[in-house]
Amino acid sequence: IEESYVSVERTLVLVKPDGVARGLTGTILARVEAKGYKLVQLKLVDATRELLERHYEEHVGKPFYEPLVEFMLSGPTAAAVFEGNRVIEGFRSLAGTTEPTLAAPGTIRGDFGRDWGLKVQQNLVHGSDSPESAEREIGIWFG
Ligand code: RTP
Ligand code: MG
Repeated sequence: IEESYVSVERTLVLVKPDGVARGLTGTILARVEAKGYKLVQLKLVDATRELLERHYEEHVGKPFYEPLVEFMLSGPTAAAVFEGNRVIEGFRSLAGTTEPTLAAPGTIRGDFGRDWGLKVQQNLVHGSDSPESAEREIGIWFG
């Protein structure tokens, strides 16, 4: 393989409060490890509003923003950093699309999530969406 095809990345993975509360933290992290990505940081966090305002700054002003922050304040979040070639895209593929109702079976959101009729998608996980986001978000959650 040519060197130009190698792109070792890091991504921030969050098991959101719904995933932690439902006892799915280990199951979810095990899927990411089983895929072959390397767990390099891990902790349980009671997120503050200040942390969440930084993490979700791109969504300020959207209709789901306040419900999203309230949801993320509702309990602990498991924060992890995974490393691997193309892990940013790879994790988002494992996670499935944003709405659990529409996420493909076989994905984390497709297998364990559904619409609960609430104001915000409680969709179990977060994954960074670009190398720039990953660097910014890892800084926010791990300092
Ligand atoms: P994430 O950032 O958590 O990995 O998810 P994502 O890229 O698939 O979704 P994004 O558009 O970045 O939205 C961030 C989170 O906001 C909640 N959301 N709810 N209309 C809704 O009910 C709605 N839209 C977004 C979800 O928790 C989503 O993951
Ligand atoms: Mg996103």
